[in-house]
Amino acid sequence: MTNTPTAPTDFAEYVDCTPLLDDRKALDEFYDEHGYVFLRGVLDRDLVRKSAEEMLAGLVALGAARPDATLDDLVIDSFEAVDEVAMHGYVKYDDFWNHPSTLKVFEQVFGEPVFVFRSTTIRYYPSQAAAREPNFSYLTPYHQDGFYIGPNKDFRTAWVPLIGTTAGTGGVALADGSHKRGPRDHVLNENYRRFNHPVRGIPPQDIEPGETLRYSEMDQGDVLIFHAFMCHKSVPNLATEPPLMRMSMDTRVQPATSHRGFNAVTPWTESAKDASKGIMAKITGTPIEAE
Ligand SMILES: O=C(O)CCC(=O)C(=O)O
Repeated sequence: MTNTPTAPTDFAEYVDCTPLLDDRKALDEFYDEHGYVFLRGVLDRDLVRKSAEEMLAGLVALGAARPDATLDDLVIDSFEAVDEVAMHGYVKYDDFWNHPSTLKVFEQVFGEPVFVFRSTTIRYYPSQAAAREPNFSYLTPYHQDGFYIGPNKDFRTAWVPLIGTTAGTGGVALADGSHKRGPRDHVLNENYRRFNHPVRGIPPQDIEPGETLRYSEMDQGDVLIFHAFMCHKSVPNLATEPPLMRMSMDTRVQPATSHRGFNAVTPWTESAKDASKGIMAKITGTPIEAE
């Protein structure tokens, strides 16, 4: 299966739903139809910046970035050379997600109290534009988070840039309305790997022409929230002049009253250890003991 990263120029923009935030009916109708909500400038920018600074501090402490690096000039050689588990100790994302101002936004979108997953993915991807051997294997092919995460599928993914993303630095692309067809087959894809295992993805030909691919540049304070069955994939970092980093983090959010599965209650650093539980069971194809 080929699923080569494509440049953001192939994409339409996300629709800005910020004007719908106070209109329950319109917001729900948009989400039901399109499978996502894109909000501009709704998160506390100082908090976002704090998480970005924490990520920078981690990269410096682990020797991946120059000691005098700033968010404006940060570069690292390689995502894979950085100890991802150690990095999770630097970024205080639980504090960010559970800050009253962040929860307020989630609750406005859900229309009810929410629970934020203890598992967060942090991403610090350098540009591959000038790399002698560009590596995209840590990016994600088309997939639905609901394939990997359960058992309940009423969670939504929340994706936040820690510094602004650009057409060059990439981010995440969504196939508009693709959640409506429900779960899709995911097949093994040797081009992408997680925890040293090839991951499963949706073959690109399964994305229908009417499922418009969307990507927009995002600023600190913006958030993208999407359905468990939204087909989506990484957009690679091919930034030049300057070769900016892509720094973002994503978690899952669900109604507070819903069942809390393994990934919901287990921090990322723990969930990566057990191949019979949660996302690792899906990645390794191990019979599942706890979802
Ligand atoms: O940020 C990315 O590159 C991909 C994000 C993603 O696939 C996800 O949040 O499930």
